Amino acid sequence: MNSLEGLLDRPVPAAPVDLTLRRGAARVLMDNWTGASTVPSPALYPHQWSWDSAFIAIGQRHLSARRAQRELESLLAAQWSDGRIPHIVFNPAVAADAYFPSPDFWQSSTAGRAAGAPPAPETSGIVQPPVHALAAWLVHVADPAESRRRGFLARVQPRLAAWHEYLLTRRDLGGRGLAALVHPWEPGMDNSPCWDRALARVEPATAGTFRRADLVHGHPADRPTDLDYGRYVRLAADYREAGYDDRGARHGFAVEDPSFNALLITSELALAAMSHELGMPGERYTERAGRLTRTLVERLWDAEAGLFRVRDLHDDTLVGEDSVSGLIPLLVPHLPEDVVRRLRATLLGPRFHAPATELVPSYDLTGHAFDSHRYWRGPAWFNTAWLIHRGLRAHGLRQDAERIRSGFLEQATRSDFAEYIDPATGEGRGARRFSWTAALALDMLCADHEEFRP
Ligand code: 9WN
Repeated sequence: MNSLEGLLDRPVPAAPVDLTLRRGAARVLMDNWTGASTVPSPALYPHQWSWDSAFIAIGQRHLSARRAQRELESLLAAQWSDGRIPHIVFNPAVAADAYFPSPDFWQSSTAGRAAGAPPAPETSGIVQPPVHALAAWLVHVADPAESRRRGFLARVQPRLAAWHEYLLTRRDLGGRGLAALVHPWEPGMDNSPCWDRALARVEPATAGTFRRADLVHGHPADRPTDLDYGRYVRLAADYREAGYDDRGARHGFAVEDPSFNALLITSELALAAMSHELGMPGERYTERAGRLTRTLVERLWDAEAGLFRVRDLHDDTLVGEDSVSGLIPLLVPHLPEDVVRRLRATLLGPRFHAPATELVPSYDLTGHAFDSHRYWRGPAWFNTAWLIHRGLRAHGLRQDAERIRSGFLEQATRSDFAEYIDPATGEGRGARRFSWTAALALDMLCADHEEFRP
């Protein structure tokens, strides 16, 4: 499908403002499409990113279910044989210095060979949140006939099952059943204050031994600091030197993150739905989701704080920082009622309610480390708003969900699909015409959220 008009011939919402938004969002996705997948932003992030592709597929399904399937298939084609889905799949046609760390830093096809990296394409060696099975299921239900015709679910289900298996076995570093993360890029919320304490133990790589490419396109005040980058580089280099072997590596950073694990639970339920559709037994996934839900509450719920918190596996304690990650478990359907009630209260309270935009800040508005500019230390992001909106609906909190939905659509339009915004003013930050902002705006406009009952 080549023309914008072609992509738009599915039913559209009636209001003209919605039509303009839909056209704008479709244009972003078309411009950022490379032929096999969609880049998050052509200048700042010129390759394929893992959780971005999942969010992009969720929006793309309203334009072309086929293209949404291809988005996920191209990502899964780079899966390692140990089951991991790498957080970046590099496009060999893009100049080596366009993004740092580049393929020659990660060296996946050589350093990662024993762990199961494919000979090609080159990828990173770390992971990102498991939104993929949820995305694949939503793509399927958008056009079941096309999905069946192409055997989409039958092809992706085994790969998604292997991905979850990897997370639940090799990444169970705490030994209690939750997936652990070994780099601050893995939860997708790179410089959240939640990682500060664990990162302080990491010796940064020597300044001058690497060159950041992000500052060529992004404003330094909106991005992580050089000290952060020194530590990111050290952790990734150490993991690479250990052959990306989770059991062999001595992890200088290891945490259990509520958002990552909540997404895993939701995706387990999506795997159950897929298995059912394929005529295979799915109880295994439903049971595992139940077990994971109980462990999530036992390990990460902080009743006093009224939200979930990150657990630092170095000293097995909860980190005393409140971030949007702690609210995303609202997505999980079978949470205790009291937990849902408290999460809602936290969402509506002074720490996370930004009435001017109605988007959810990435970090506590009243917290000591809050910074309205700097990436995951305060700005509001559209993917997290989408997840919380979905969670509110799952628990029947429709009015609250609607408030976030209208804030989302207004801010996405005003900011030209910004990567993130200042939660108090709506001022756009980071990249513009950012793919997941456009994709999820389409989903907010079009999706029938009744379609997926976990
Ligand atoms: C590192 C692509 C990615 C997102 C992450 C976001 C940012 C990368 C970076 O961009 O991270 O993976 O270079 O800063 O934090 O969530 O997937 O959009």
